[in-house]
Amino acid sequence: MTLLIEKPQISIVIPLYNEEESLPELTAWIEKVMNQHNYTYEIIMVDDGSNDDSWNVIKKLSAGNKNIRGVKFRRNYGKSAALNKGFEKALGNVVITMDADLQDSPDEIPELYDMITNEGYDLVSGWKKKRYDSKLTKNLPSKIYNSVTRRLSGVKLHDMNCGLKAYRHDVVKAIEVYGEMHRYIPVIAKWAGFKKIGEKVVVHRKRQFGVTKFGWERFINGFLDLISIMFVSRFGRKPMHLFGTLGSILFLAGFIIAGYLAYAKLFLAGYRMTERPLFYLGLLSMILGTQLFVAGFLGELITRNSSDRNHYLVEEEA
Ligand SMILES: Nc1nc2c(ncn2[C@@H]2O[C@H](COP(=O)(O)OP(=O)(O)O)[C@@H](O)[C@H]2O)c(=O)[nH]1
Ligand SMILES: [Mg+2]
Repeated sequence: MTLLIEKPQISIVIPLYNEEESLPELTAWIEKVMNQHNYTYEIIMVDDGSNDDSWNVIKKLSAGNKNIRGVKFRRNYGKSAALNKGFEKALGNVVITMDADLQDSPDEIPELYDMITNEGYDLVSGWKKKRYDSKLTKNLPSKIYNSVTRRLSGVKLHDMNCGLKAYRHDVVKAIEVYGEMHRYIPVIAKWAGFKKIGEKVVVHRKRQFGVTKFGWERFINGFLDLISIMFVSRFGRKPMHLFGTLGSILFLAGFIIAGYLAYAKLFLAGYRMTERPLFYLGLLSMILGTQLFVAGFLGELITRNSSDRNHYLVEEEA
């Protein structure tokens, strides 16, 4: 029994920023669901430098229930940072993340838990099939963004960025989220080698208190983050393979052009080399090729020095 208390079945990680009104109702609801199913659980609330009364509310809730813990950041670092901290602290066999604003329903937890423990999923993402947010600024852009991400990453989820997700314990310990990478956790998990990634249609509710914290800037940042993730996971350990190849091809093309022009000048006579557009193309191609090659070489030197260059996730040993 003591073991169970140390390692709960479920850890619920809740990143939040200025959600003082929602927290009491949310925790009461989670408690109700947990008690109905007799789960051992912990709730980890990560207050990301809120400037409302959220932290005091959390301290009060924590005093009233030993399963509730809180962490408060000194300033606002963003949702990814809060999730990362929560993942670090989570002890449970299954880790569930959810939004603090009561838009995600705790009633989904038992089924999510089941999918991880009994159906063998590594990660299950919620899918807000019927979504109660502004159509123009949320629902439509989100559809486009999800389809682009699906195509680029090969992770077939309808709702990549749903706050409600369930993870096997190993997954949250293996992945690292920072910046605004929380949007792509399923992609990160897939690249880390977790194959069974699924989704579950979840109930979504209207925001009752407070306001949304994500505006338009999320599109640009989100897209740049996707490119970083794709690049780092494919070429992060071998940048020369990308830059070296491109650089060599360009340089070679430039070299051939230069060779041809020299030949034309020497043997076909009468040509004014520098007046031909091809001359500039050849020149440009050689310079860019060299630069790309050097970029790849520098990248290679940097990865050689990175502390996790030999960090691999071992699935099993026999
Ligand atoms: N830790 C942290 N959580 C945040 C931040 N911004 C929003 N959140 C939380 O992320 C969840 C979803 O945010 P919300 O504004 O409702 O986004 P929306 O549902 O897409 O409109 C809520 O629980 C927020 O409190 C932040 O800067 N840091
Ligand atoms: Mg919300």
